[in-house]
Amino acid sequence: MSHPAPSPRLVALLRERTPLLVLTGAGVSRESGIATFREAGGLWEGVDPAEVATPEAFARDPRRVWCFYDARRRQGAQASPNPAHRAIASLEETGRPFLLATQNVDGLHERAGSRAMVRLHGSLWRVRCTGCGDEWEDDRPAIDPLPPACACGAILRPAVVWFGEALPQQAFAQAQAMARRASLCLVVGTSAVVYPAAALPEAALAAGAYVVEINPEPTPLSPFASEVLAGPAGEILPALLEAAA
Ligand code: BJW
Ligand code: ZN
Repeated sequence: MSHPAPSPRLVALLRERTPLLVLTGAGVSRESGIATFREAGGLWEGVDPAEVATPEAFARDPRRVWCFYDARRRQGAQASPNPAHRAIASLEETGRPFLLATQNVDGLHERAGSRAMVRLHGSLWRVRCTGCGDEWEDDRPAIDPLPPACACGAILRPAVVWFGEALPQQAFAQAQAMARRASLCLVVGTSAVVYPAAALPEAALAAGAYVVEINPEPTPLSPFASEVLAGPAGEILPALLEAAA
């Protein structure tokens, strides 16, 4: 299938050494076989997000919420980074000021080699104690029994950001600072409806950046984007890199 060609302006901006911000969402992992949230067949089809992605839901029924995350761990453990993750990792190798801000918790960017990155919504592979607050890495593909407990006796929770919770302050501040100074901002595979992440491309636009959306479907950002490349990230991004090589 052929996709829209990048504009000469975009190709030129990719070749520059000016700051670049990449914001990603679940769509970037779609071609790795990981379900998105809001699409048909997605993680939340038939599920009320308020039942699994809020602190209240966890307080009500931690085991139910853990079952949802445990299924995601099993899926994540079997998945591999796709050409979109690899293309994004190679963008940071150009040596220009670069930041990847991901909303994803699956760890595939890290596995593709991304290092200059912040995780806005936490990690599927970390747990945090609801009692003593300790947080650590736990990469078991399945946890048994559920819910797991801390040595202090309190139950553990996935170290992800649920609705109504604050984003990790430093991660968001870093992303915001890059949004304000970037000359180019790529927004890849996100429905751009969840704030404050969705405010990053808005801030980049307001500061004069060229904002490019890469997504097969239109989003609320599309009408405001400087350029929209409609198609799967795993095809569009490698083609973009090749055009700028
Ligand atoms: C492809 C593709 C392919 C398919 N290639 N693309 C302002 C206005 C209104 C509301 C708010 C506001 N500010 C805050 C809020 C409240 C709320 C919010 O935004 N609500 C809106 C939904 C209405 N925000 C919050 O509560 C946030 N916290 C907060 O604001 O705290 C304030 C505070 C301050 C101080 C103290 C205390 C509080 C927290 C938001 C946390 C979001 N958490 C989740 C769950 C994380 C854990 C987990 O993974 O389970 O994050 S929700 C879920 O949505 C997840 C995602 O990261 C996030 C975004 O979803 P994403 O990635 O965009 O996925 P989809 O499925 O929506 O879209 C996929 C896209 O891919 C689609 O467009 C496809 O077309 C595309 N695609 N295949 C490229 N091959
Ligand atoms: Zn504890």
